[in-house]
Amino acid sequence: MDPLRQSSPGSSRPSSPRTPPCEMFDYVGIEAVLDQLKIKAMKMGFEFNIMVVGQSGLGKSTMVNTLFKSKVWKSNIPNLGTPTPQTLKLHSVTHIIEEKGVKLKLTVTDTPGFGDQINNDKCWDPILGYINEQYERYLQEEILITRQRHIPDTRVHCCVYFVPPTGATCLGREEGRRRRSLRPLDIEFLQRLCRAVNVVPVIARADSLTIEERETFRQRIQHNLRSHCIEVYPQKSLDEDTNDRILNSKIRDRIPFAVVGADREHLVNGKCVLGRKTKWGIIEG
Ligand SMILES: Nc1nc2c(ncn2[C@@H]2O[C@H](COP(=O)(O)OP(=O)(O)OP(=O)(O)O)[C@@H](O)[C@H]2O)c(=O)[nH]1
Ligand SMILES: [Mg+2]
Repeated sequence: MDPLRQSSPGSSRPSSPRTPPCEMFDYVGIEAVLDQLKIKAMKMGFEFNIMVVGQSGLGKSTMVNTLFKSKVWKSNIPNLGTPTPQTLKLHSVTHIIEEKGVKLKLTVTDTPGFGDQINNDKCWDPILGYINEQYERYLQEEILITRQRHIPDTRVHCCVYFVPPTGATCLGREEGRRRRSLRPLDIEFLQRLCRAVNVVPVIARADSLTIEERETFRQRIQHNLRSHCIEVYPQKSLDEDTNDRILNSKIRDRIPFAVVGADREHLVNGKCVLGRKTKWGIIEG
Protein backbone atom coordinates (compact mmCIF):
# COMPACT_ATOMS: atom_id res chain seq x y z
CA MET A 1 0.00 0.00 0.00
CA ASP A 2 1.24 3.47 -0.79
CA PRO A 3 2.09 5.12 2.58
CA LEU A 4 1.48 8.57 1.18
CA ARG A 5 -2.10 7.70 0.24
CA GLN A 6 -2.82 6.69 3.85
CA SER A 7 -1.63 9.84 5.51
CA SER A 8 -3.76 12.92 6.04
CA PRO A 9 -3.30 15.77 3.51
CA GLY A 10 -1.85 18.30 5.96
CA SER A 11 0.71 16.04 7.65
CA SER A 12 2.18 14.17 4.68
CA ARG A 13 5.46 14.99 3.01
CA PRO A 14 6.75 13.47 -0.19
CA SER A 15 9.28 10.74 0.58
CA SER A 16 11.31 11.61 -2.49
CA PRO A 17 11.53 14.84 -4.49
CA ARG A 18 10.45 12.92 -7.59
CA THR A 19 6.98 12.12 -6.17
CA PRO A 20 4.44 14.33 -7.96
CA PRO A 21 2.66 16.56 -5.40
CA CYS A 22 -0.84 15.53 -6.53
CA GLU A 23 -0.24 12.01 -5.25
CA MET A 24 0.05 13.36 -1.73
CA PHE A 25 -3.64 14.00 -1.40
CA ASP A 26 -6.82 12.10 -1.50
CA TYR A 27 -9.93 13.80 -2.77
CA VAL A 28 -10.33 17.11 -0.90
CA GLY A 29 -13.42 18.46 -2.63
CA ILE A 30 -11.98 21.57 -4.23
CA GLU A 31 -15.02 21.93 -6.47
CA ALA A 32 -17.06 22.79 -3.34
CA VAL A 33 -15.22 26.13 -3.39
CA LEU A 34 -17.25 27.04 -6.46
CA ASP A 35 -20.53 26.51 -4.60
CA GLN A 36 -19.22 28.48 -1.62
CA LEU A 37 -18.21 31.37 -3.87
CA LYS A 38 -21.60 31.27 -5.58
CA ILE A 39 -23.50 31.37 -2.26
CA LYS A 40 -21.32 34.25 -1.07
CA ALA A 41 -21.78 36.19 -4.32
CA MET A 42 -25.55 35.63 -4.23
CA LYS A 43 -25.68 36.94 -0.64
CA MET A 44 -23.56 39.99 -1.40
CA GLY A 45 -25.14 40.74 -4.77
CA PHE A 46 -23.40 42.64 -7.53
CA GLU A 47 -22.82 46.32 -8.11
CA PHE A 48 -22.77 47.85 -11.54
CA ASN A 49 -22.35 51.53 -12.23
CA ILE A 50 -23.08 53.05 -15.62
CA MET A 51 -22.57 56.63 -16.70
CA VAL A 52 -24.14 58.25 -19.76
CA VAL A 53 -22.15 60.95 -21.58
CA GLY A 54 -22.66 62.93 -24.79
CA GLN A 55 -23.76 66.12 -26.44
CA SER A 56 -26.90 67.84 -25.17
CA GLY A 57 -30.27 66.64 -26.50
CA LEU A 58 -29.13 63.19 -27.69
CA GLY A 59 -31.51 61.33 -25.40
CA LYS A 60 -29.25 60.38 -22.48
CA SER A 61 -31.82 61.09 -19.76
CA THR A 62 -34.56 59.51 -21.86
CA MET A 63 -32.42 56.36 -22.17
CA VAL A 64 -31.80 56.25 -18.42
CA ASN A 65 -35.54 56.60 -17.82
CA THR A 66 -36.32 53.94 -20.43
CA LEU A 67 -33.88 51.58 -18.73
CA PHE A 68 -35.42 52.12 -15.31
CA LYS A 69 -39.02 52.34 -16.41
CA SER A 70 -38.95 49.08 -18.32
CA LYS A 71 -36.69 47.21 -15.90
CA VAL A 72 -37.37 48.64 -12.50
CA TRP A 73 -40.61 50.54 -12.36
CA LYS A 74 -42.69 48.05 -14.33
CA SER A 75 -45.84 48.42 -12.31
CA ASN A 76 -45.58 52.07 -11.39
CA ILE A 77 -44.38 54.32 -14.19
CA PRO A 78 -44.00 57.91 -12.96
CA ASN A 79 -43.84 61.04 -15.16
CA LEU A 80 -44.73 59.11 -18.28
CA GLY A 81 -45.34 61.30 -21.32
CA THR A 82 -43.96 64.47 -19.74
CA PRO A 83 -40.91 65.93 -21.55
CA THR A 84 -37.54 65.10 -19.99
CA PRO A 85 -36.02 68.31 -18.57
CA GLN A 86 -32.51 69.28 -19.63
CA THR A 87 -29.93 67.80 -17.27
CA LEU A 88 -28.04 70.56 -15.50
CA LYS A 89 -25.87 68.61 -13.09
CA LEU A 90 -24.39 65.18 -12.65
CA HIS A 91 -26.73 62.94 -10.72
CA SER A 92 -27.06 59.25 -9.94
CA VAL A 93 -30.07 56.98 -9.53
CA THR A 94 -29.71 53.59 -7.84
CA HIS A 95 -32.06 50.64 -7.91
CA ILE A 96 -31.79 47.10 -6.64
CA ILE A 97 -32.89 44.62 -9.26
CA GLU A 98 -33.45 41.00 -8.29
CA GLU A 99 -33.83 38.17 -10.77
CA LYS A 100 -33.93 34.50 -9.72
CA GLY A 101 -32.31 35.30 -6.39
CA VAL A 102 -29.44 37.30 -7.93
CA LYS A 103 -29.33 40.86 -6.67
CA LEU A 104 -27.89 43.68 -8.74
CA LYS A 105 -27.40 47.18 -7.41
CA LEU A 106 -27.57 49.22 -10.59
CA THR A 107 -26.53 52.85 -10.46
CA VAL A 108 -26.87 55.09 -13.49
CA THR A 109 -25.18 58.47 -13.48
CA ASP A 110 -26.72 61.00 -15.83
CA THR A 111 -24.51 63.90 -16.93
CA PRO A 112 -25.31 67.30 -18.43
CA GLY A 113 -24.83 67.33 -22.19
CA PHE A 114 -21.89 69.26 -23.60
CA GLY A 115 -21.54 71.16 -26.83
CA ASP A 116 -23.89 74.04 -25.96
CA GLN A 117 -21.07 76.48 -25.27
CA ILE A 118 -19.26 78.59 -27.89
CA ASN A 119 -16.03 77.35 -26.38
CA ASN A 120 -16.27 73.63 -25.57
CA ASP A 121 -12.67 73.42 -24.38
CA LYS A 122 -12.39 71.24 -21.29
CA CYS A 123 -16.07 70.24 -21.39
CA TRP A 124 -14.79 66.80 -20.27
CA ASP A 125 -13.33 68.13 -17.02
CA PRO A 126 -16.38 67.63 -14.74
CA ILE A 127 -16.99 64.12 -16.08
CA LEU A 128 -13.38 62.94 -15.88
CA GLY A 129 -13.14 64.66 -12.48
CA TYR A 130 -16.10 62.61 -11.22
CA ILE A 131 -14.69 59.31 -12.59
CA ASN A 132 -11.27 59.87 -11.03
CA GLU A 133 -12.79 61.00 -7.73
CA GLN A 134 -14.60 57.63 -7.44
CA TYR A 135 -11.34 55.71 -8.03
CA GLU A 136 -9.63 57.84 -5.42
CA ARG A 137 -12.45 57.33 -2.90
CA TYR A 138 -12.33 53.53 -3.38
CA LEU A 139 -8.54 53.45 -3.13
CA GLN A 140 -8.56 55.45 0.10
CA GLU A 141 -10.99 52.94 1.65
CA GLU A 142 -8.99 49.99 0.33
CA ILE A 143 -5.66 51.09 1.79
CA LEU A 144 -7.01 51.56 5.33
CA ILE A 145 -5.48 49.03 7.74
CA THR A 146 -8.89 48.36 9.31
CA ARG A 147 -10.95 48.54 6.15
CA GLN A 148 -14.62 47.70 5.82
CA ARG A 149 -15.48 44.13 4.76
CA HIS A 150 -17.48 45.53 1.93
CA ILE A 151 -16.32 48.78 0.38
CA PRO A 152 -19.18 50.63 -1.34
CA ASP A 153 -18.21 50.73 -5.00
CA THR A 154 -19.09 53.97 -6.75
CA ARG A 155 -16.46 53.58 -9.49
CA VAL A 156 -17.86 53.92 -13.01
CA HIS A 157 -17.72 50.43 -14.56
CA CYS A 158 -19.08 51.44 -17.94
CA CYS A 159 -19.48 54.76 -19.68
CA VAL A 160 -22.05 54.85 -22.49
CA TYR A 161 -20.99 57.54 -24.96
CA PHE A 162 -23.75 58.97 -27.16
CA VAL A 163 -22.67 59.80 -30.72
CA PRO A 164 -24.97 62.16 -32.69
CA PRO A 165 -26.74 60.38 -35.60
CA THR A 166 -25.16 62.48 -38.35
CA GLY A 167 -24.93 59.70 -40.93
CA ALA A 168 -27.97 60.65 -43.06
CA THR A 169 -27.35 60.25 -46.81
CA CYS A 170 -29.73 63.07 -47.75
CA LEU A 171 -26.82 65.51 -47.28
CA GLY A 172 -24.58 66.66 -50.15
CA ARG A 173 -21.69 64.31 -51.03
CA GLU A 174 -18.86 66.24 -49.35
CA GLU A 175 -20.93 67.41 -46.42
CA GLY A 176 -22.25 63.86 -46.04
CA ARG A 177 -18.74 62.36 -46.00
CA ARG A 178 -17.59 64.88 -43.39
CA ARG A 179 -20.63 64.45 -41.22
CA ARG A 180 -20.67 60.67 -41.48
CA SER A 181 -17.66 60.63 -39.15
CA LEU A 182 -16.98 61.32 -35.53
CA ARG A 183 -16.68 65.05 -34.83
CA PRO A 184 -13.33 66.41 -33.56
CA LEU A 185 -14.96 67.18 -30.19
CA ASP A 186 -16.18 63.57 -29.82
CA ILE A 187 -12.75 62.26 -30.84
CA GLU A 188 -10.99 64.36 -28.25
CA PHE A 189 -13.52 63.50 -25.54
CA LEU A 190 -13.37 59.77 -26.34
CA GLN A 191 -9.56 59.73 -26.33
CA ARG A 192 -9.55 61.10 -22.81
CA LEU A 193 -12.44 59.00 -21.56
CA CYS A 194 -11.00 55.70 -22.86
CA ARG A 195 -7.89 56.20 -20.77
CA ALA A 196 -10.00 56.39 -17.61
CA VAL A 197 -12.91 54.01 -18.05
CA ASN A 198 -14.57 51.29 -20.18
CA VAL A 199 -16.37 53.15 -22.94
CA VAL A 200 -19.29 51.79 -24.97
CA PRO A 201 -20.13 54.16 -27.83
CA VAL A 202 -23.72 54.18 -29.08
CA ILE A 203 -25.44 55.87 -32.02
CA ALA A 204 -28.04 58.06 -30.33
CA ARG A 205 -31.58 58.61 -31.68
CA ALA A 206 -30.95 55.80 -34.16
CA ASP A 207 -34.57 55.97 -35.38
CA SER A 208 -33.52 59.00 -37.44
CA LEU A 209 -31.31 56.83 -39.72
CA THR A 210 -32.34 54.17 -42.19
CA ILE A 211 -30.86 50.69 -41.73
CA GLU A 212 -28.36 51.29 -44.58
CA GLU A 213 -27.35 54.71 -43.20
CA ARG A 214 -26.90 53.22 -39.76
CA GLU A 215 -24.66 50.45 -41.09
CA THR A 216 -22.48 52.85 -43.12
CA PHE A 217 -22.26 55.21 -40.15
CA ARG A 218 -21.30 52.33 -37.84
CA GLN A 219 -18.46 51.25 -40.14
CA ARG A 220 -17.26 54.81 -40.51
CA ILE A 221 -17.15 55.24 -36.72
CA GLN A 222 -15.28 51.94 -36.31
CA HIS A 223 -12.74 53.25 -38.82
CA ASN A 224 -12.48 56.58 -36.97
CA LEU A 225 -11.95 54.82 -33.64
CA ARG A 226 -9.16 52.70 -35.10
CA SER A 227 -7.41 55.57 -36.86
CA HIS A 228 -7.46 57.75 -33.73
CA CYS A 229 -6.32 54.87 -31.47
CA ILE A 230 -9.47 55.06 -29.35
CA GLU A 231 -9.79 51.71 -27.60
CA VAL A 232 -13.36 51.20 -26.51
CA TYR A 233 -14.81 48.19 -24.68
CA PRO A 234 -13.96 45.29 -25.12
CA GLN A 235 -10.27 46.18 -25.16
CA LYS A 236 -7.72 43.84 -26.77
CA SER A 237 -6.29 43.07 -23.33
CA LEU A 238 -9.55 41.27 -22.50
CA ASP A 239 -8.91 38.61 -25.18
CA GLU A 240 -7.42 36.11 -22.79
CA ASP A 241 -8.31 32.94 -24.68
CA THR A 242 -9.98 31.78 -27.90
CA ASN A 243 -13.48 31.94 -26.43
CA ASP A 244 -12.95 35.53 -25.29
CA ARG A 245 -11.55 36.42 -28.70
CA ILE A 246 -14.57 35.01 -30.53
CA LEU A 247 -17.09 36.68 -28.24
CA ASN A 248 -15.28 40.02 -28.13
CA SER A 249 -14.81 40.20 -31.88
CA LYS A 250 -18.58 39.70 -32.30
CA ILE A 251 -19.17 42.64 -29.95
CA ARG A 252 -16.54 44.76 -31.76
CA ASP A 253 -18.36 44.18 -35.06
CA ARG A 254 -21.60 45.56 -33.59
CA ILE A 255 -20.05 48.64 -31.96
CA PRO A 256 -21.32 51.35 -31.83
CA PHE A 257 -24.72 49.93 -30.89
CA ALA A 258 -27.74 51.83 -32.12
CA VAL A 259 -30.10 53.02 -29.37
CA VAL A 260 -33.56 54.54 -29.25
CA GLY A 261 -34.97 56.03 -26.07
CA ALA A 262 -38.68 55.98 -25.33
CA ASP A 263 -40.77 58.14 -23.06
CA ARG A 264 -44.34 57.18 -23.98
CA GLU A 265 -46.54 54.14 -23.76
CA HIS A 266 -48.26 52.84 -26.89
CA LEU A 267 -50.88 50.20 -27.48
CA VAL A 268 -49.43 47.28 -29.47
CA ASN A 269 -51.58 44.18 -30.04
CA GLY A 270 -53.78 45.20 -27.12
CA LYS A 271 -50.79 45.58 -24.78
CA CYS A 272 -49.35 48.83 -23.41
CA VAL A 273 -45.65 49.04 -24.28
CA LEU A 274 -43.02 51.66 -23.67
CA GLY A 275 -41.73 52.72 -27.07
CA ARG A 276 -41.04 55.37 -29.69
CA LYS A 277 -43.42 55.85 -32.58
CA THR A 278 -41.82 56.27 -35.98
CA LYS A 279 -43.19 56.44 -39.55
CA TRP A 280 -42.51 52.72 -39.88
CA GLY A 281 -43.92 51.51 -36.57
CA ILE A 282 -43.24 51.47 -32.87
CA ILE A 283 -39.79 50.70 -31.50
CA GLU A 284 -40.28 49.07 -28.12
CA GLY A 285 -38.14 50.39 -25.25
N1 LIG B 1 -36.21 60.67 -32.22
C1 LIG B 1 -35.74 60.43 -31.02
N2 LIG B 1 -35.85 61.37 -30.06
C2 LIG B 1 -35.37 61.10 -28.82
C3 LIG B 1 -34.75 59.86 -28.51
N3 LIG B 1 -34.40 59.88 -27.20
C4 LIG B 1 -34.77 61.07 -26.72
N4 LIG B 1 -35.37 61.80 -27.68
C5 LIG B 1 -35.92 63.16 -27.53
O1 LIG B 1 -34.82 64.07 -27.52
C6 LIG B 1 -35.07 65.14 -26.61
C7 LIG B 1 -33.92 65.28 -25.65
O2 LIG B 1 -33.84 64.15 -24.82
P1 LIG B 1 -33.05 64.11 -23.44
O3 LIG B 1 -33.16 62.74 -22.92
O4 LIG B 1 -33.48 65.21 -22.54
O5 LIG B 1 -31.58 64.42 -23.95
P2 LIG B 1 -30.26 64.56 -23.05
O6 LIG B 1 -29.17 63.92 -23.82
O7 LIG B 1 -30.49 64.06 -21.68
O8 LIG B 1 -30.04 66.13 -23.05
P3 LIG B 1 -29.23 67.01 -21.94
O9 LIG B 1 -29.86 66.74 -20.63
O10 LIG B 1 -29.39 68.41 -22.41
O11 LIG B 1 -27.82 66.56 -22.02
C8 LIG B 1 -36.42 64.82 -25.96
O12 LIG B 1 -37.42 65.56 -26.62
C9 LIG B 1 -36.62 63.33 -26.20
O13 LIG B 1 -37.99 62.96 -26.30
C10 LIG B 1 -34.64 58.87 -29.54
O14 LIG B 1 -34.10 57.77 -29.39
N5 LIG B 1 -35.15 59.22 -30.77
MG1 LIG C 1 -30.37 64.94 -19.83
